[in-house]
Amino acid sequence: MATPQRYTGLIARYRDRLPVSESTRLISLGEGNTPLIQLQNIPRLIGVDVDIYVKFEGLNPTGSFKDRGMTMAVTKAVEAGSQAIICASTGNTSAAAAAYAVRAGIKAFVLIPAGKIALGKLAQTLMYGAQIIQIDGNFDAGMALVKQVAEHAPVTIVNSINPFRLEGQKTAAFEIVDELGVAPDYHCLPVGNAGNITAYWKGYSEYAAASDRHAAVIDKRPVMCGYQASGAAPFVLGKMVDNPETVATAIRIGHPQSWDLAWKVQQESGGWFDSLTDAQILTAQKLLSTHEGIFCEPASAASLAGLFKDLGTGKIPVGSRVVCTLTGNGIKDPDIAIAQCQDAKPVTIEASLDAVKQAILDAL
Ligand code: AN7
Repeated sequence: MATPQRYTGLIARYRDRLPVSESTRLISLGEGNTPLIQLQNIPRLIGVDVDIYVKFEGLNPTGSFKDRGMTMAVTKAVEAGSQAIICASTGNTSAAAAAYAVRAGIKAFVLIPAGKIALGKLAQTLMYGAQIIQIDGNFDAGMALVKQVAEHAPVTIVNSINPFRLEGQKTAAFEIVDELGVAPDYHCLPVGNAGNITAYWKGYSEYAAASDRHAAVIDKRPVMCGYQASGAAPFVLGKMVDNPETVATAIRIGHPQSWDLAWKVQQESGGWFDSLTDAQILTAQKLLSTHEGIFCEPASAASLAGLFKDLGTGKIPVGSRVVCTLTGNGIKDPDIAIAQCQDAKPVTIEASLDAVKQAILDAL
């Protein structure tokens, strides 16, 4: 007899706050429960009294926060009898969709912009065996096509316009409040389609209103700070961008799908959107890896770069408690990482004790 399935993922943990029933078959890879890491060296380096935590979503099963939404979206697609899912993607959604489809035993179709997704994400999606459809166009063009084709073919869309995606992703806010005992003062996030910032706000709001939680934490919600790359910053410009460009390919998005929802988050939380140059994003990425031992992908570092920009300016006061979400793992984008480290060339020596010893003494 087969052993009964044991579930350890976020649906099992927050089941009573998610739209599943006793009989729902969970499609899970043990996602969620990611570390909330308090920075130690960077606050000292910048010489500002600030309590910074990073929520390292790169440690999810496929290496990004997309797994939170995908476990819910695929669980519900399977529950509804769907045999295939589809998404447009800058890379991470395609990897997550592909993995959860395999787990469920259904088919995944992913539309990706040819030549514009990070190498690790492509490798993952290939390995999971998804049907990859590369298009000669950007994410926004792919998204428009996915919406159209879903009306003509039996496929369930698993982009964040699928409301179950946001249900799964809201659990990251639950985890943060459960761990800190209270919501942070500010929460910084990279913004592409703005599904994630919307989901966090939903999570904080639901938790703040939950009658079964301690009265002291009720009503406390963070100010939500959304950061974009300056070449792909529709929320900062206040209008859609037709040819978005940034080194952070994950957020190379000009027509965000959660436009109205995200503006509501900004208003309700008293937050803002701002943009960072590619150089600012890469500097923050490298600072995290070289000073804290945390390797996130470029798009993720926009959250920390945004905090650096707004800290102590009156927007984010000194002494605040801030959470930055690191949405994806740095290993996903080896090309950008290696390009950033040209000055740190490995030394090549002969394979002898003397040579290795000399190399160490030279470097000390
Ligand atoms: C690492 O995979 O849109 O604002 O197709 O991969 O919720 O869109 C990825 C988005 C931030 C932006 N950081 O989140 C996709 C995709 C990383 C990402 C975002 C993405 P949203």
